Formats: sequence, C-alpha cells, structure tokens
Amino acid sequence: MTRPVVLVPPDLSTVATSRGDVPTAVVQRPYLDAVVAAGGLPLVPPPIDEPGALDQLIALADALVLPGGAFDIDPALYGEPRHERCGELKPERTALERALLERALVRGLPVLGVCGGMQLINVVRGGALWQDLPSQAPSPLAHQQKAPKDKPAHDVEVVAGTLLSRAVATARLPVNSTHHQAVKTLGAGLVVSARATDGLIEGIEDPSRPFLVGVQWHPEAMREEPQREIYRALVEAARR
Ligand SMILES: [Mn+2]
Repeated sequence: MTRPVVLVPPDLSTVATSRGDVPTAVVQRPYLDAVVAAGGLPLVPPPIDEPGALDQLIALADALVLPGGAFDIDPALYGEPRHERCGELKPERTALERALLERALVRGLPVLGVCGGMQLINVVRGGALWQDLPSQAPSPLAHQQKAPKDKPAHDVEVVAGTLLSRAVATARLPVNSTHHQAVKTLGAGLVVSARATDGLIEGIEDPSRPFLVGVQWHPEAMREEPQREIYRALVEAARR
C-alpha cells in the first residue's frame, strides 16, 4: 500500500563545531519513527519562504505534523506584550510552520499539532497562550517533568465524542508533560478534546474538519498504547 506523505518541518538552530557555528535544520527522530510506524512516509521540508515553493511542498503532501520544540511563539501573533518569562523565539521556524499550516488548511489536509504545534494551531485561529504557566497559572501538576519523556507526568481527561476520544478509545490517559506554555483562550472553531486534571487545556480540535488535532503532550515519545493511535489516526485520515 502506498504510504501517505506527511510533512514534518524541522527545527532551525545552530550546532557548535570546531570551525564555528553551523546552521542546522533537524527533526527529532521520534516524530519520523512515529509517522513511519503509523504507515506514513515522512518528508522533511527545507526552510524556504518562497510562496510558490511552499505551494509545491503542500501539493506533495497528504498530511502535516507540527512538532514542538524548545522555543515559544511570538506573543505579538496573539496580540499580547511579551512576558518576562516567555522563552526564546524562532521567527523563521514559526513563519515556515505557519505558512505550511495555512496552506494545509486551505487544501483540507489532515494536521496534527504536537506541543508547540498545538499552540500554533490555536494562535493561527486567533486564540491566546499562557506565556509562562508556573508564574501565570500555577498548578500542583508537573507540566515540566524531570523524568524522561517516555514516562507519563500527569493524566488528561479525554472529552467524549471528540476525534481524539475515538482515536485513543479511553476517557483518561497518562501523558508526558514538557511545556511551560499552554492554551489560554481557544481559537475560533476549536473545541477542547482533553484537559489535565488541573483543568488545563491539553487537547484541541476543529470538529468541522476531517482532522485538525492538537495535543499538548508528545505521543511520539511514549511507548504505551493507545498513544500511537494518534499518529495512526492522522495517517488514516491522510489516506481518505
Ligand atoms: Mn501538561
């Protein structure tokens, strides 16, 4: 069976070498492995801002994954001044991800946003983020776990009737947690599909679309089922 092509845009950073800093475009391998295991064919697009080339990339794709990373979305994109504990911004990466997301939405491609990728879906729809949970929305839950990412840090309650609920087929799911930001106000057309036990929004989706799903945790980093069902659901949607 032909594998649906799933775009996974890279992190843009630099790596220090003995001959100085070298710019890199790198995807953490668990995203690629999760797409492969789910039956998809991951394709890592280059950093490029030419509209025609971005159209070409989207035309090659059957789905889009927006990975997270150790950076924050510019609060100006949701109309807020920058909080002192807002982290590093990566304007070029955010611009690439926005450009791909907007085109994927126009073409009706399935989209899975993970962690910062879920936050970007919310922002593109006009929602806002908590810029720093520990200072703005303190909780007894560990949203920035110290344990490795394959270990759960807290549970989420999955909202019945959502696409996420159909994918994972459970009402309560242990998840990892490595975020200091989160959805504060929901973007237009989005519903909550999962909440942490402290009430924090951990899953969003657009019920009017075949597959526009965001999760605040990293399912690709966890070994336990039903986490892999989330990537399988994306690839299945990409086949239709
Ligand atoms: Mn969390």
